[in-house]
Formats: sequence, C-alpha cells, structure tokens
Amino acid sequence: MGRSFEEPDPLSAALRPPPDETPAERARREQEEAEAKRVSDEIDAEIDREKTALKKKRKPVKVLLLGQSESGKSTTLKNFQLTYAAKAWAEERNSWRDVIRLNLVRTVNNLLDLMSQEMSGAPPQPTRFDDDAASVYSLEGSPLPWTEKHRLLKLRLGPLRSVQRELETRLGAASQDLDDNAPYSNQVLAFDPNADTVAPLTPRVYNAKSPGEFFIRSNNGWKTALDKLLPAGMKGRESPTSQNDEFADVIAGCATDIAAVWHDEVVRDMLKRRKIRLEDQPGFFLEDVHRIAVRGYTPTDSDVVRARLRTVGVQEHRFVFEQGRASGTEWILYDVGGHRSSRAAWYPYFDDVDAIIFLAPISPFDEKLAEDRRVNRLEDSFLLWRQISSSKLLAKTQIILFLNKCDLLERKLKAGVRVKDHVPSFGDRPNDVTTVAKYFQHHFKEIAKASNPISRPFYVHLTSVIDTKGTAATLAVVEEGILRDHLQKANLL
Ligand SMILES: Nc1nc2c(ncn2[C@@H]2O[C@H](COP(=O)(O)OP(=O)(O)OP(=O)(O)O)[C@@H](O)[C@H]2O)c(=O)[nH]1
Ligand SMILES: [Mg+2]
Repeated sequence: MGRSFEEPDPLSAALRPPPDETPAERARREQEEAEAKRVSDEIDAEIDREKTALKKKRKPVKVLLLGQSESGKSTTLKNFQLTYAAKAWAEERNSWRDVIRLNLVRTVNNLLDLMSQEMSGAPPQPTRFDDDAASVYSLEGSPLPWTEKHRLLKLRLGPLRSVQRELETRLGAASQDLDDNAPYSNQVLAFDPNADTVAPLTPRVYNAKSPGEFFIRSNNGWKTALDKLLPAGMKGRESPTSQNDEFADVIAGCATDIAAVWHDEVVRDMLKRRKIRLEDQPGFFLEDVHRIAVRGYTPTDSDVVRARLRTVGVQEHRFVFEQGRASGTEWILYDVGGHRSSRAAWYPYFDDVDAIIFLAPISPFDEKLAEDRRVNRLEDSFLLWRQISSSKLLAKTQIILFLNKCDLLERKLKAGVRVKDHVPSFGDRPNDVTTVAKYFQHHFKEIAKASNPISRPFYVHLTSVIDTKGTAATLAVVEEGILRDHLQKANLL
C-alpha cells in the first residue's frame, strides 16, 4: 500500500531543526550549513576543473604536414615515427619491402624505355626526367654505340615489366605515378585562403577528375596505411612478396643484369647527354641492387626513408610518443597528398591543428611539376606558401617551414647547375648551397611577412629528411615548440 501525502517524509523529518531551537542556536546552525555548502560547492568546482584539465591534457597534439608532391612530407612523418615511436616503426618496417622493390623495378624499366627510344633512332621524346630532351640531344651529335649486348640485356630484363604491373596492382593507386597535365593547370590550392570558416569534415573525399584518389584514414600507423592501399583480400597479411613469392625470384634473377645496365658506359653516356641524374630521383635503389634483389630481403631504416610511395588523399597517423620530452603524449600527424588534384582535401583540417610543418624542397629550382610541365616546382612552392601564410583560418597557427632536399641542392650545384639560369633574380651571387639556401629562405620569409598582418614567428629549418640523424635533431626543436604551444593553449603551463 502507498504512503499518503500527509505522512511526513522520513528524510526531511531527520533534517528538520529541533522544535526547541533558540534563535542563537538557529543562527549558528544556519551558518554551519552555509559553510558546508560552500565547501561542497568548492569541491564540485575543483572536480570540474580537474576533469576539464584532464580532458585538455588528453587532447592529442595535431600536426598537419603540407607541401607539394615529392616535397618530403611522408618522409618527415617516417622520421617522427623512427625518432619517437621506434617500436611501432620496427614492427612496420617490413611492410615497405614491396614498395622498395617496385621503386627499383620501375627505375630499371624507365631506363630500358630510354634505351629503346635511343636505339630506335627516333627523335628523343620528353620523359618525366627531361622535358627538353630534343634540344639537349641535338646539341650532342653522333648516335650512341649500342651493341648486341644492350639488346640482350633489354631482352633478359623484359620480365620486369610484368613484375612492375603486378606490384602496382598490389599496392594500389598510390603506387602509380601521376603525370597528367591539363586538368589542374590553373589550380594551385583548391580553397579560398580568405575564408574564415570551414566546411565540416567529409568522411570521404571523392575526386571526380581522378577517381583513383580517395580519402584514407589510418589510426594505427604504417602497416594499416599500407594495408588500406592494398586491394581487398590482401589486407591484414604480410606483403605476399615477403616469403614465397615468385616475383622475388624474378627480381633476384635479374640482379646481375640490372647492375650491368646501370654500370654500362653507353648507358651512362646516354644519361649524361640527356642530363638525367637517376641517382637524384625519388626511390632510387640501383646502387643497392645486390642487397635488395634477393630472396628474404629486409629493408633497412635508410631504405624505408628513401622509399617512394605517393600519398593519396589524407592519411591520419596516430602514435603515442615513446621517447623524449613529449613521452606519453598522443600525437596525430596528418599526411596529405601534395599533387594539385589532392590539395582540396587539405582545407577541412585547417581549423583544428596545433601546428603545420610546411615542406618546400629547394633543390628543384630547375624542375617542373609532374602534373603541369609549365610550372616550375620552386614557384609552385612559393605560391602554396603564400596561400598557407595568408589563410585567415591559420592566422594563429604555428607554421614551421622545412627548406628540404638541401643534400640534393648541394649535389646539383656541385654538378654545375647554375641557379641564375633558372631564377634570374639570383644574379651573380656565389652559386653555393649556403648562399642559395639563404636567398630562397629570405623569399619565403618576405612572403610570410607580407601575407599575414598578425606578425607571427618565422620558424625555418634547412633539412635533408632522408638523413635520419640530422632530422632527429631538427625534430627535437620542432617537437618542443609544438608541445609548448599545445600546452599553453590548454592552459596547462
Ligand atoms: N635526397 C633526398 N631525398 C628526399 C628528401 N626528402 C624526401 N626525399 C625523397 O623524395 C621522395 C618523395 O618524398 P615523400 O616524402 O614521399 O614526398 P611527399 O611530400 O610525401 O609526396 P606526396 O605524397 O606525393 O605528396 C622520397 O623518395 C623521399 O625519400 C631529401 O631531403 N633528400
Ligand atoms: Mg606523401
């Protein structure tokens, strides 16, 4: 049976003041009650504060890597992992085996294509290595002394064509080079840098112009990222060439002939005439053929850092730092595709990152974009840098500039390439790496200053991100700066 409303509530009866309470006792009781409430409220507030602080503390540090294609974004990401999450790095190192093999095989096939072109006696066609092959060739005169040996080498290396096709199929869209020209020629960065709001993040960005490009989210690092690039049915397992794959045998069987082509004098002469330096191309492994073209090959750290796999869409890499000052903190690094067709996908990430690392390679001052042969690579970096620097959304974001590929710049200058022939404003300054890097750095700084009315610090590093030791030292400085900013934002300092 239910209790009637008239019955006294037992709790309020217990709390009710005694009936014979004097005014003085009542005042004291009320004071004590007020004090108890104040203490209780304070405890509640403290708990709330701690909860918020904890939440803020747990918020991962978010870093966005930006820059044109082949600027070194993914390589910088690899350095982060190698330096701060060594365990995960070691576990995933073997996933790069197929990529490195593909890099090697593709270089050989490109070399064979060049040989075929020359041996056919037809006028040289521009390739991805040399835009103005015809003009170079016509200056050099007599045909090269090709012999039966070269024809035989080409024949024996023929099976590498199908190996390349097979590996490309396995690795998916990212493994293919994009050399398409026209559709993106006027598009530098497909967003409005003056916008101060962003469209919400879309889970999947589909590019109608380039149906192979899609959006990848990877939460567990490299293995997952590579897995996601693989066709269905191959995900989750170790790359099939690793153990008993016939392609490993085919490549191993070709090792001696690959080395023979690479060291052949006529081939070297051809490359020299066409001013092609294969050794400076991304994913160059010809010097390591006897180590890589074997069964049971295990990639070294240096191999992985030098491997080339194009990033498609935006990849999210989460890892907890194992070493250093930031040890225990969770970081999310967003690695984006730098190809012009991929740049629209960058924009949704702008409003929620702690820092941007912008990669600008300074060695390709004499090279063109793969996606638009009319655009100089350095000029493209300047344009992109201007857009990033002037973006309202990023006005208060820490931006760190890596003037990358300094090693290649040095090699190029030593080989006699003159900056003033490609950048007339450089004039008669000394053609050495220090002067050239300083000159380009000055321009990046001026652009940053002119683009953003709020003066923000200009953080710049001269880098060669395939040098893991040197990069670790740079990252220590970068990591500290980013973490300090992150904690300041969270009011934890
Ligand atoms: N020699 C040299 N090679 C570099 C350097 N930085 C990157 N590379 C190489 O250049 C190639 C391209 O680097 P990635 O890091 O893949 O370039 P990315 O910016 O991620 O390119 P996308 O994914 O196409 O946007 C790789 O083979 C790297 O090993 C450098 O400083 N020096
Ligand atoms: Mg990349």
